[in-house]
Amino acid sequence: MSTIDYSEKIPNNVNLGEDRTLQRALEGWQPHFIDWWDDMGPASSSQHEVYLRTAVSVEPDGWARFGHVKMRDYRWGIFLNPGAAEREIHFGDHKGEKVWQDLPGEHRANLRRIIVTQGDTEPASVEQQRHLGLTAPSLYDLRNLFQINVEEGRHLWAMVYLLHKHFGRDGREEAQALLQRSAGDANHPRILGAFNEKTPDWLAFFMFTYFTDRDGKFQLSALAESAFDPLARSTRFMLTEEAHHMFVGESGVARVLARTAQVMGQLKTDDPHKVRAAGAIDLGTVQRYLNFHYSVTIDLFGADQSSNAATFYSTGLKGRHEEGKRTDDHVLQGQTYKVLEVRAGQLIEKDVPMLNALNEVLRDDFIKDSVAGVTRWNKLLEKAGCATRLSVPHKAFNRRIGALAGIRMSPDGRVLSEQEWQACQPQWLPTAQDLAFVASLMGRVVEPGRFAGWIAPPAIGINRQPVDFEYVRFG
Ligand code: BYC
Ligand code: FE
Ligand code: FE
Repeated sequence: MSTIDYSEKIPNNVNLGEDRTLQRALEGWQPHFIDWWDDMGPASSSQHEVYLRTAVSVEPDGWARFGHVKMRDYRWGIFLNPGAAEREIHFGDHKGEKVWQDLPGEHRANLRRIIVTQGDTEPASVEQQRHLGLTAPSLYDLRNLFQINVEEGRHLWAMVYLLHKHFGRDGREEAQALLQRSAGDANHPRILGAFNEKTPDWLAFFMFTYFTDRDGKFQLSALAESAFDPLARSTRFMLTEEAHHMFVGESGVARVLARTAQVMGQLKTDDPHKVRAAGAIDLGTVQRYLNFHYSVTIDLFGADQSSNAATFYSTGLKGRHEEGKRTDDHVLQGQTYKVLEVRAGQLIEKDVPMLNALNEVLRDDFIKDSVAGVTRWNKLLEKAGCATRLSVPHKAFNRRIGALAGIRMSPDGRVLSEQEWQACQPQWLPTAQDLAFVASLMGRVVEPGRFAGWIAPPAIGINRQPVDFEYVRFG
């Protein structure tokens, strides 16, 4: 078992103590990270003792340790999955060669860009969520928010380790810059669009963790195939944490729906005004939030045709989701993939070189995975006797990146004029009134076992604790 050494200032399983220069560099970055956490992390939370899980080893069963800790004392550190001794590159032009333990000079710029982009999203999400603790619907939910926040903090550490260890001086500068950009900042924004949006309330938080953390899952899974072994092993371990983040999103939305369905059943109505008057979130509002978070998230996969994507794959830097389970030649020269394009007001499919379409391939994998959970939400509505169903909007709806950016598309896939779009948009994306209504429901619930009126309790607690366990103690 590959245990993590907690006796060190920076817990790690990479023998950090044997590389004094690196250890000193990271110990130099650590106080900047803590300052960032104090300034930009969860608001007014420094005295809370939170029932957190901490990794004790990087094996699949290494998540054994649960206990109340102050988040500031969370053991952020550097954990790499154990390496498979003789792993070979299994896609792209270097297929069959040994994976790289050191950074090849010719791929330095591209790897730096990938690692910085990945690293940038992690603190961004913590910043986006920093006020949510003040309006948590229960202690159970508050604890889940904080668990996600500390783990995203650790994901930042994972990328900062790679920058410090492998990229010398510019790596150290990039690590510093990761703490200087911030979500939504007009002058120093985060790199990718979705990470500059607001997460103003808990419905947005659940949609974010359902959809946007799932982008994390798919991007990390593609990077876990990398020929650059330290990146592959870091991201492989990060992936183990992503499952919980998506669980919080899926179960959170499910609990909102359960409560709404209950209110609709009691009042025998699907009138959104009556549902709102009873303190639940009407299904139209849920659908509009879904449309927003889905469309902003699928933009994160980049342009449908991208020469970067082709280069990243061919040079072995970034594979496909579950590369090893695919049965093609893993080189993809001469193969094609269908992407969408608008021509003369019509959407058409066209075949383009597969290598250039790998962003689209990953986006399509993501879409399939997302839809599965929406189907589970619909089962819940059906069982509760609701006629309404949720659905993901068309791929071209509300896009800002790639060939579909700028065209106007309804959620059900009709190309629209600008005028039609303007007229209908309030039915499809959250309006100022929707946001104000959801905000009006957000109040802090801090008694163990109590839940806000707009959300049902979970079926079970965390780590077999009861639902009314004191998941957060206020110091
Ligand atoms: N917003 O050729 P393209 C997570 C830029 S989430 C703004 O397609 P490429 C997490 C692009 O940079 C996972 N700009 O680019 C979740 C490029 O700019 P330049 C994050 C965008 O490189 C929740 C230009 O448009 N990880 O972990 O093929 C909580 C042309 O685009 C956007 C990664 O993303 C956008 N949405 O693809 C916490 C993995 N999209 O060079 C954490 C690493 C594209 O023309 N990143 N642009 O100025 C990558 O693999 C790639 O950078 C991307 C972009 C797939 C993101
Ligand atoms: Fe993350
Ligand atoms: Fe995450």
